Amino acid sequence: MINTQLKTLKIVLAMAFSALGSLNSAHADITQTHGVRIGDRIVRFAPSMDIAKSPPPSLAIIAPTPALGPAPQDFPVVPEFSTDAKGRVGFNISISKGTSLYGTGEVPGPLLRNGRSTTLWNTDAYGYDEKSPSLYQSHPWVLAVRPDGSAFGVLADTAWRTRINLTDGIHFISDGPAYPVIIIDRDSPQEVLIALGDLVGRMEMPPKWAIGYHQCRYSYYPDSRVRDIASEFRNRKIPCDVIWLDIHYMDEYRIFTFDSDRFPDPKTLNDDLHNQSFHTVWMIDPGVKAEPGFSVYDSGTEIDAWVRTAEGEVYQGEVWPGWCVFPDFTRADVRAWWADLYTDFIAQGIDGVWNDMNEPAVFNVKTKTMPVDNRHEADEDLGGPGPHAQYHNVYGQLMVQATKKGVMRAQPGRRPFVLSRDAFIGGQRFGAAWTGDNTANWHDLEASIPMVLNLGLSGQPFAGPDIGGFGGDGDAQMFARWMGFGAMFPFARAHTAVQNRDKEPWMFGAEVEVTSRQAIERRYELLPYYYTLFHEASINGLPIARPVFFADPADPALRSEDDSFLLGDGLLISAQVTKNADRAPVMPKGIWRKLLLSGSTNPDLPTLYIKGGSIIPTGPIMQHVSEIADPPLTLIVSLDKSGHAQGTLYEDAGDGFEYLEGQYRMTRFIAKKAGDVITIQVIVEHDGLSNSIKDQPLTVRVRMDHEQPDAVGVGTRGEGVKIDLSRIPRPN
Ligand code: NBV
Repeated sequence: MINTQLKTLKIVLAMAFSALGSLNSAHADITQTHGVRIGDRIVRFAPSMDIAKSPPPSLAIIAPTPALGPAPQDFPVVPEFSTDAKGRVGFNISISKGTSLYGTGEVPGPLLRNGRSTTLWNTDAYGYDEKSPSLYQSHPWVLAVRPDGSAFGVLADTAWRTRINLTDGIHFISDGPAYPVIIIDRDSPQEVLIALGDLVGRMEMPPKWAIGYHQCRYSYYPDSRVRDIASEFRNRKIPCDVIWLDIHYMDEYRIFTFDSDRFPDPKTLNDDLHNQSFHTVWMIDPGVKAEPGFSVYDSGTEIDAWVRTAEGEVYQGEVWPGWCVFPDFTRADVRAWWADLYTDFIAQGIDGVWNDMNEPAVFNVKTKTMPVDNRHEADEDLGGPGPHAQYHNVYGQLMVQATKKGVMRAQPGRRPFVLSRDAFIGGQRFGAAWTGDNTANWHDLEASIPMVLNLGLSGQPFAGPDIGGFGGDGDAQMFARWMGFGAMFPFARAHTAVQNRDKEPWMFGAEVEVTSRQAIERRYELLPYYYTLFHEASINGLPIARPVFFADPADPALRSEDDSFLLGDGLLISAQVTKNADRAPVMPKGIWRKLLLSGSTNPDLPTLYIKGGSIIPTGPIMQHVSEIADPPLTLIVSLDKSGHAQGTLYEDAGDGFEYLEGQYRMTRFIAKKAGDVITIQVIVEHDGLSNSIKDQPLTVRVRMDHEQPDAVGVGTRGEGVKIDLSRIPRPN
């Protein structure tokens, strides 16, 4: 006790002294804590005042964060720095009883992270399980929710290998030099995430097609097989927007090439798929076959683009094409060269890019990656030349940053879509994420919900797993269930490994085909809502799939619920994640009515609930996101106990950047019940689109209590809708 008080006194004294600027020692006393305010209730702490005031270049923070003054004396969270026997710098933050911990990025296991540890070291983690210490991405970030629902966030501003241990409070320990720690203190977890978005950046609005359903396999080839898959989707009337091309399209795995037998004419293939309203995403890995005469190798060699060993030789590691060299993405000139490579590639009619193996993964070495003493000639703004250990966790992200730039340059005026396996905190700025090589088993099916949620709680809203599991076959029941709720994730893509059975939605028999179709149809029915949530995430950084405790952060019963998740604030998706379907959802307090969409009586599909007080905009089932121009809108209304509800709808062209100049429409719907009459008012808050929707029909379905049928009314978007319940025949 006395010890703790002494420690606290020491920290407070150190903070007071440092506020006076009297502890500017270059040689940090690692047991001291110095803090400066960098925002409203945001403090940057460090073991020296120099670092707190002018930290080294950050690989996480996007904008300058100058010191605005001393840390407030009463700031509630203060890290306590220390060094271990190896000289590694760590810090501790003690937490009060009942504080729940989340985030830490891509972690395999439950939502609640108290008692768990993870090592931030991006790793090719094929077939990972809960014991895997590191997956593909690293987020030096913890979100802590106190018993009263207030929250704070902890961001360790370092990309070096870091261990986060949450077994006794919050403990970080990191290789590399001393680093600052940013603490955000807020009244709710939502507000912490909004502040995190300010610091590390947000996802940009993706093209609308990327919000549709995606079909993948390792790999679809030759081109005729891709065409067959596309036709099957359309013939079987299973909605789908995107087909993926994995590594077998390449000429012996040489990136930016096409196998001339399997894909003799990729442009015509893409044109034909576009004519059927499909988009395609093609894979690019970082390893470049070390082969003179291969144009990518030659042009990279010309600018000396490759990562070198500690001894100064060009480093070679073995990956798919055999011996490869690896671009040094820490150099702006290398990123510019890499971006240029996409011009001819995208000209083949390719819509999006999938960056895989970018940890970077290297075969046949125990570490699964390049040596940590390899040299990067990093630009000064990133931190200057340094060993791979310093840049390992950002290697893939810098690659994706360059990829995104290249894709944008190659298709001007179109929104880029990039998916990456590797990421660092802030990765949402450059691409979407999937949770790598999971396995077709019930554990990974179940874990896919909390994995997506913790990525969202770490800043990445656009995420999803390989639906159906990457490794292994699984069975029909598992596939149906996984597709059932997987189709509801922000990123919805089924994928499977090369040796596995086919896993398209129709490959497990007629019953699973029906379930899959219904699951995917639900996504398209909810498209107006999804699109609105994507827009919201692009503005404020809030996740699209949210943990149930967001509905009531002070309710301890919700803190570890991860069989269910919220979409936005208004919908709750309750999945059955065990084979026996034997779990009951933990529901937030208040009114939650069942939402009836496609397949409402199918037990393999999740149960959807709409919160009292919400209005969810929905549309017709479409086979792809742009099947119907200006699709008619149906509002699902769930009144709260005082007879009110509201919701919003965001609309724009679905692609392009004109929305950033105001070419979008934001509509608010307000429902009020007075006596027997429910009035739905339509308020257009911003109208920057040229199409007039005033006369467009607007259907409203009001969910009634006690299993009564919906009260339905029809009006127009210009006039709104009135429903007189006394005129609607009611069952006795
Ligand atoms: O490119 C092949 C696979 C890909 O399908 C998967 O999604 C990635 O996570 N890739 C890994 C390389 C090898 C996997 C064994």
